[in-house]
Amino acid sequence: MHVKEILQKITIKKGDITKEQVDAIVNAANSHLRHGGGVALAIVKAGGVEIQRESDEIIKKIGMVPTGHAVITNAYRLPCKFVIHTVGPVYGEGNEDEKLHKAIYNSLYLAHLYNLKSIAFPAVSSGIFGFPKDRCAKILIDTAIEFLENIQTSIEKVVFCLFDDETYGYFEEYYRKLI
Ligand code: AR6
Repeated sequence: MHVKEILQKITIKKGDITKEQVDAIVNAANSHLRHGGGVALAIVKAGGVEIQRESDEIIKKIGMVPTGHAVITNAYRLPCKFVIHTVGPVYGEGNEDEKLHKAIYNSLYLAHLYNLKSIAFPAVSSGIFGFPKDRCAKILIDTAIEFLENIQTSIEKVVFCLFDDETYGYFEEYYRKLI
């Protein structure tokens, strides 16, 4: 498929991801799945404490979630069906670009395994974890394109839902360069 056709499956918007009516929203989580701040806290506040409980059960079963990996829980009171919790890198820990790519790719792959059609991402790692916002935009969009280009998938729609003007600006700018 041509990149321009793939870009039609990608949407850049400003907003609160907890309101997104997609099959799955992605949470920018930490390895302990302790959803104590940022978008993670917003997701638990809006969706219910059951999201934290289910996350705790996962940690009990499999231990910490390594950076670049993703797990899935139900979404309870959120309008979406599932929450995919992915662990992006903390800026400064090394190999951050590669790890962020992996975190996004594995989220898409999990959505694909669940046969989902739509998924929304926040700007993973670019808040509390300190990853530069412009590089985050490029890596997230490039990874979505790479995935949609190479995997025959149920995923028809990838939304990047950005909370603030600055982050939205970087995503919009990079997306426009590609079309
Ligand atoms: N909708 C969309 N984006 C949001 C929302 C929202 N409701 N709220 C914040 N953002 P962050 P990280 C944006 O810090 O850098 C947590 O404590 C925010 O403006 O949530 O990966 C976790 O438990 C920023 O652009 O995630 C981890 O410990 C983006 O989401 C740690 O923070 C990501 O910011 C993860 O840090």
